[in-house]
Amino acid sequence: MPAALPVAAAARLARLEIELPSWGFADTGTRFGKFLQDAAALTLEDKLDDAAEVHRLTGACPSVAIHVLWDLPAGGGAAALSGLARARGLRIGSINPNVFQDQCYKHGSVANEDAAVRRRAIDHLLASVELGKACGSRALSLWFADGTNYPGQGSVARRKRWFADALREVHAAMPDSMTMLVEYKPFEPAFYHTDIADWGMAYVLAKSAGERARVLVDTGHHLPGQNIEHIVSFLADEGMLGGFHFNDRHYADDDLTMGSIDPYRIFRIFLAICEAERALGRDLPVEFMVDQSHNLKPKVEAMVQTVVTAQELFAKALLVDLGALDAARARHDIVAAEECLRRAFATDVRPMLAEWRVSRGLPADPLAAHRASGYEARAAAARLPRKRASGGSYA
Ligand code: LRH
Ligand code: MN
Repeated sequence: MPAALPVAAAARLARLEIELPSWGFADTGTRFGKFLQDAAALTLEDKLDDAAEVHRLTGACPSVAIHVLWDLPAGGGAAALSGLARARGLRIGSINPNVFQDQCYKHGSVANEDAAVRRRAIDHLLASVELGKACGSRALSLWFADGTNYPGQGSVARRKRWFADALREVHAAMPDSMTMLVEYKPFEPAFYHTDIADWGMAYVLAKSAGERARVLVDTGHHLPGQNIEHIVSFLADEGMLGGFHFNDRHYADDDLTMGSIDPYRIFRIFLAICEAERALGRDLPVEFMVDQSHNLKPKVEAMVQTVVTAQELFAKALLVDLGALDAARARHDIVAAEECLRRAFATDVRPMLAEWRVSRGLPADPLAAHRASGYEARAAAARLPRKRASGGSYA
């Protein structure tokens, strides 16, 4: 294997932008408790500072995803938002509305039997579009907790039509520069049915919403045994793949750090992207985003680790000899085909990436550089007094 990253691979890797979730820097928890960290972000400014630290170290994270009611609890602040990001060398990325936490959404948001609640939810989605316009955001990222817990509780068909109506109305309000990302999830918090439960339902609703609606693949939103890279290849070939929420899982929805459980699966997903980009002849117009909650790991460290892992696994996928792979496939040489993947996956790309980072004026080892920077201790010293005073919020 090459000593240095091949030129084309290095160039593609340099174009890999990984969007960070603001909520990944704040205190979060499990269903049974929230575990506070001294250095965890309290305010939007803290979250942007942390994201800027990750971008300083990796050069790969110029944008931050916003969760509207978690980052702008008082609703205002849209005008200042992009300025706060720009002041830190960042931009506001995808806008994620919150239609799952208000009491009125107990029985759903856009699929609630109560028309007034459906209207309220749609109005929040429309306000999120306006926020996105104000920030120059190119993605409206939609996830809905809507579903039921018991057989008979809801009419799937009626709810499906309410979803279609709502997404059509919201799509019509989006500027041409904005893409709607429809995220699916098989369960949680609903445990009998979830209205947008899998890639097919998200696909149908995105298609009916409008031409700038795509499917968002959260890697944690798959039942055990599902072949995620199959879904990725299928959606990409349809031109319906809009983005990823990367994380890892043993079960489902674990939101663990990417590549911590099944790096070979993430490698296979990146390979599916490489093959789709070869077929397309250019980079896929896809948002690469992280969606994790770091209950136990120090949050900025976990994020740096995630970005470094993403770069390593993408670099390995870029090393797969697609020509040799095709030739092996054509002659049904299954072992040779698999060996194309195994050889690339087994390549230790860390020395190549260290050299590549240094050539771009970045630290060879971002995690070590972060630890040596004392950033976390400074953040804890600055935030702990504020945390004691405020008691902290969710995300
Ligand atoms: C839902 C989800 C969605 C976000 C939330 C933070 O589980 O994946 O993407 O809104 O996590
Ligand atoms: Mn997600």
